[in-house]
Order: sequence, then C-alpha cells, then structure tokens
Amino acid sequence: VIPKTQKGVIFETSGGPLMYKDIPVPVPADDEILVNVKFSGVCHTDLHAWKGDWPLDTKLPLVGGHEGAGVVVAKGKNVDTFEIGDYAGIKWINKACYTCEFCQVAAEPNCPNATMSGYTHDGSFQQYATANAVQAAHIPKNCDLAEIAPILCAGITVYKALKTAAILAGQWVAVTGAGGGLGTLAVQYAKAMGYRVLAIDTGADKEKMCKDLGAEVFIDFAKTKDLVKDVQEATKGGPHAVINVSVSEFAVNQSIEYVRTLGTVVLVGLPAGAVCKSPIFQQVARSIQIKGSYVGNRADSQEAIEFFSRGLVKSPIIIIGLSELEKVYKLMEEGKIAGRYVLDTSK
Ligand code: 8ID
Ligand code: ZN
Repeated sequence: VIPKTQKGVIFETSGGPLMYKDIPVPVPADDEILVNVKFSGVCHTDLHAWKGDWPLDTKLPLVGGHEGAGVVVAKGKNVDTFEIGDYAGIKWINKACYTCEFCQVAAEPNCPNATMSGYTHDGSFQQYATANAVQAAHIPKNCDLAEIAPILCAGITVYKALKTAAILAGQWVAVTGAGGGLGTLAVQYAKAMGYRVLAIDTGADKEKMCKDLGAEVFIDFAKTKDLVKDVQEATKGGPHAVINVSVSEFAVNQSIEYVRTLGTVVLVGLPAGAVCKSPIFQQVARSIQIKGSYVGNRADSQEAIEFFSRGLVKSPIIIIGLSELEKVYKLMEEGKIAGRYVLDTSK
C-alpha cells in the first residue's frame, strides 16, 4: 500500500531552512510513474538549486534531488513502458516536449520546455517521487540501487561530456574536479573508453581515490607551483581534451591554456556567475574548441547505465540518512567530499 504521507526534505525559500518532515505523497499524472525512492545521490547542482545561485528560478517550495533510484509502485493510465516492481531512475531531465527543433534531433536536455527533477519538478529527496515515464531511466535488476544513484546524473553527464570531447583511444583527457562526484566517475568512464587520464583536484584522499580509479597522473592544484606547465609536461604537450567538472572559473580558464593544440575544452561544472575567457589569438592559432555539455539524452543515459551494470565503473559512495542532507551540503561547500554522498530515504 502507498501511504498518504512520507518523509522528505523541503525548503520554502532559496537558502532557507532545509526541513526534514512529513509531506504528502504525490499522485502520478497519466504519463508519470510513482517511484519509491530508496536512495538518492547528492549532486552539487542540488546545492546550487537550494542556494538559488543560477540565473534560472526553481519552483518553491522545492524538494530537491535528481539522482533517485527506486522501485515503481504506481503509474498513470498512459504508461506502458514500466511495470509495477520495475527499478526506475529519476534523472535531471524529468520531461521534454518532443516537438521543438532540439527534441527533434534528440537533444532533449536542450529543450526549452523541459522540466527538471529537483528544480522545476519535485525531486528525489523524498520517499515517493513522480517522474515522467518517457524520461525516467530503466535500471537493470542486477544493479545495486545505492550504487547506481550517482550514475543517474553524474555518470550520464560525464559520459556525455567525454563523447562530446570526441577524442580517440590512447589520447589524454584531463579532468578538473576529478575527486568530486562527477570527477570520480569521469576518471572511470574515460579509462573504460580507452583514454589516458590526468586528474586535477586537491588533497591526499582525492589523490588516492583518483589513482585507484584509474588516473595515470594526479596534480594537486593547491600544491603545484605551475599547474599549466605540470599538466603539459605530464602529457607531453597538453591533454587532447579537458573535462571541466570543478566548480571553479579559475580551473576552466587554466584549462584553455594547457589544452593541447587542436584540443577540446568541455565545460560541465557550473560555478555561479562564472565567465570563460579565451585569448582569441591563441584560440585561433592553436585551433582550440570550447564546448558546453549538459547531462545527456535518453540514449546517453541508457549507455551510461550499461557501463555501470557491466561493472566497468564503480560508484565511490558514502551512504547517510536523508535527514542529514544539510550536513552533506556543508561538506560539499567546503570541498571535503571525495566521491559521492548517497542518501538512504529510510533514515
Ligand atoms: O550537465 C551538466 N553540465 C552538469 C550536471 C551535473 C552537475 C553540471 N553539474 C555541475 C554541478 O552543478 C557543479 O557545478 O558540475 C559541478 C560539479 O558537480 P559535483 O561533481 O557534484 O561537485 P563536487 O562533488 O562538489 O566536486 C567538485 C570538485 O571540484 C574540485 C573540488 O575539490 C571538488 O572535488 N575543485 C574546485 I571547487 N576547484 C578546483 C580547481 N581549481 C577543483 N578541482 C581542480 N581545480
Ligand atoms: Zn546533478
């Protein structure tokens, strides 16, 4: 039986109190499933959403969260692609229009009419959440629901960013923010896709984690005297691509300097108010590409999940109760999280 009320974390104003309390269980619309969320990853995007520091309004009050993994317990009358009992994933893109020019080419994340879980649609920081059945991820039954949670945003996003970099097996990719939630997965997807990985972040914990997960080189941005020189030396001329998942404008602008001639800088991390500045002469003469990459579409999502279900990437997670979300935000703000925190909605 589906209860009428449940535990969730909700806030009423940007940056306002994060209230862990009893809230109503939502009722799925005709095209939605109701997911009994067992675990939800905490993405840095959730922290941006709570703080309200992006130039895009959230709904208020809001239940955040967009890395929810759980079980389908109810569905609307038009849903024929999920059965009760299936494993389902709540992703950042909740719903797209499928008629605009971007949806026509399957660029669903770029749909101007899209709704986002944990931003404009209540997300996975609750025990029961609704999700549009077309966008919800299908999770194979061999997957651990706690471990797959971070794949639903972080995994999909970095996998798509690596595809966007369009480099070849054997070439170098640098990852800024490599020790964080997206970064630790980027290191592994890159390795699984055949690239050589140079990881950039700070601290002994993150260094060990990155190296254990497959990074050939780790550069501590807080310790190096000349990061650009170190990166170029280690890669004999600069990485062929850079995946920027740090929450740092400085890191992005440095990456434009050290990327290899003809290389590609991919922007993924979204530091508030940041500007990417490229010296035009160098960018032209070295023919560097700078590209944005935003989560992934349904195909990217299923492919990213397949890497996980095949055991090619592991989730470096720490599990904590849903009631402790605020503590996770604090650690995240301080840059103290190696890997990803995942919330157990039963605690
Ligand atoms: O689709 C997208 N584009 C997308 C999807 C999901 C998340 C974008 N994001 C964005 C988030 O909103 C956030 O801005 O990606 C960013 C990273 O999310 P995350 O991985 O969830 O954040 P984290 O776990 O806090 O990791 C950030 C890491 O960056 C490092 C920190 O030490 C931390 O490990 N870092 C920082 I801050 N400054 C750095 C620097 N100068 C740095 N690493 C290298 N150099
Ligand atoms: Zn996210």
